[in-house]
Amino acid sequence: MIREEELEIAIKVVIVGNGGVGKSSMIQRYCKGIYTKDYKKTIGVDFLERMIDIDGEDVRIMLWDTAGQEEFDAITKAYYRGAQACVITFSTTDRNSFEAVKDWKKKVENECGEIPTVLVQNKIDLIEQSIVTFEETELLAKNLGVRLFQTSVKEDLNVSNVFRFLATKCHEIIKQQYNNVLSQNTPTISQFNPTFHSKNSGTIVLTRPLRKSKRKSMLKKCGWI
Ligand SMILES: Nc1nc2c(ncn2[C@@H]2O[C@H](COP(=O)(O)OP(=O)(O)OP(=O)(O)O)[C@@H](O)[C@H]2O)c(=O)[nH]1
Ligand SMILES: [Mg+2]
Repeated sequence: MIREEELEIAIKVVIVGNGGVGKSSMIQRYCKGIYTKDYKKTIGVDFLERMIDIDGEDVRIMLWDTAGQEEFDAITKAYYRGAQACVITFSTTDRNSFEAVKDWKKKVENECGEIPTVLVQNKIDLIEQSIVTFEETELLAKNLGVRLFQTSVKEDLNVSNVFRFLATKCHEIIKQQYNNVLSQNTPTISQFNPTFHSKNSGTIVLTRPLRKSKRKSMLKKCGWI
């Protein structure tokens, strides 16, 4: 017998962007609450996770920290697969990292298709040395069709909002898919109450509480657990 508490939603998030923009720092900050001043480039791929509560439900966020240095491109690509959300990061003080954002989006899209994505401008504490205007950044986010977050991992500004936003989006998608699977398996009867309105007009959908084991198998079918 599976207990409700044992059910869990897990979301795979990939963090991409040029070397040195603060990807590993961001993940360390979010998962461990620490910040290190020294730069140690990531070799290949790293992984950390954190549980959060979305709408009263436990959601495990699995953060895949990829190397930004080009030499690791071939390795990191393999880890994009199966990602449900993406963070593209650039640094306030590095123009190349800003210019590279479009390419990072393409690389992830090639492996994962369209997934919930955000653009993160990190190191906002160094805004006085900025190599990009706010208008340019906003325009880029708009053109890519993604939400923009400005963060300082150093000062712990806005970091958790990035992941909460993505987890909430994914959670909605999961619920939607879950409901779709449910409604495919739900008996329907034709309309007997003329004042009743539903999306599938003329059809009343009978829902019943799902047994926990059934719910688990539904979630499995959707690929979420
Ligand atoms: N001023 C400032 N420095 C930061 C911030 N976030 C990270 N850094 C520094 O930027 C440097 C690079 O950070 P990393 O997190 O290692 O960069 P990365 O994107 O993981 O780099 P790769 O692993 O090579 O892809 C480190 O020295 C960090 O301390 C920030 O918000 N503000
Ligand atoms: Mg790193």
